Amino acid sequence: MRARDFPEGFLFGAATSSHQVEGGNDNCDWWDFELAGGSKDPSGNACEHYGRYPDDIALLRSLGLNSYRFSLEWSRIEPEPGRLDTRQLEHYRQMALACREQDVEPIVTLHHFTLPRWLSERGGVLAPDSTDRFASFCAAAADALEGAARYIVTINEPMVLVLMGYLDGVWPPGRKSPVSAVAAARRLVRWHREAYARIHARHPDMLLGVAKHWIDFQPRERGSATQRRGAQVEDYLFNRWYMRAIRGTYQFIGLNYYSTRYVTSLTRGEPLASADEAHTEMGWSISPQGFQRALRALKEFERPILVTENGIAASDDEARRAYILDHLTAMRHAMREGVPVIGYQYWSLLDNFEWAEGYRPQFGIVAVDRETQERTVRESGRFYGEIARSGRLPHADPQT
Ligand code: IFM
Repeated sequence: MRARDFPEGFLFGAATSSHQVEGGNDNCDWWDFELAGGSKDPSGNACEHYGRYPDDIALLRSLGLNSYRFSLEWSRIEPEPGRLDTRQLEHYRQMALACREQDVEPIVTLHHFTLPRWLSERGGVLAPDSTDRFASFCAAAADALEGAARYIVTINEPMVLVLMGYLDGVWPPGRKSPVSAVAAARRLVRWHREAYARIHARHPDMLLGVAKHWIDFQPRERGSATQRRGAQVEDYLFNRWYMRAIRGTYQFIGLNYYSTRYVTSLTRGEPLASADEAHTEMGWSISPQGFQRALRALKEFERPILVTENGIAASDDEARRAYILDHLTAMRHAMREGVPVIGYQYWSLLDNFEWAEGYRPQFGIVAVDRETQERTVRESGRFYGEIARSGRLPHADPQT
């Protein structure tokens, strides 16, 4: 039989986040933002994953996946400052244990964009005591997860939160201020460093990292020195600065990769692909080569890489199948070049609440009927599951 393309034990899984799937998260900043019209749809009951998680994890396992990335909802666990709800901590511990019982490795994110309302009312990330508040929450969460989860992601996509919430103002808290954006970015470095220090001191066996959204910035015209310089500046500011600032405080690197972004000037890149480029229904360019470049770039940080997100919004499931195959092939190339990748989590397990875009984008390998909550596995999910089960890509060239 042909040799495996991915090693035994490679973490093939899928990802979700609390607010996007749980439903009824009415104690956080996003809930208010949605009701004020900030999102195309309110999150409402989402995928009712809060109650349905045992079935959803069993479904993930039945596809052949061996890992599940999900997140804790801080606003449920700490509904008022300093008051920890032990039943909620127990809920998430049970989620991690439900994974374990089915031989699924849980990968648990502690913060995935949402904040408890009480913290957002005091200034959110920029509240004077936010670092201490966050680190205390993380320490309590890690205590609850002891013996149940090993892989812990402290913060999901800190620089996306900075850009969307503090520079572009299209997510909570709706600020459009470069000064606030710089302050928020620096604060989120402190959040991670302090959370790392507290968790690592109490649970030295836990493996900690952040999920870093990495954009492959490229000059629109290769011959343009200005555009090349612009791409380097963006790469430094969005990608590398944060990772360098937290150096030494992670055991793995979480990579969220979606696309290449073309830069035409010295300032901001074009967020959307041009019409003649292959793109997703979010308007993001499709670029497996960019994924390979991102994986290579992360070698700078000298730790194993766990792809914590990669996926496509597509109503045409054939496009999702092709995206998965092309990106797994690019990842395999990078691994052959010596990039130490230990796992890949497809975004997302379920069609879910896509923040300001509401429910229109469909990222799931499992479709969710919004009326009945019925789950339907897509063909792309079965295809991905078969790769996960066998550790082999279909028709891979054995020479490469
Ligand atoms: O849905 C988001 C997720 O919450 C963070 N990473 C990107 C995904 C797709 O936009």
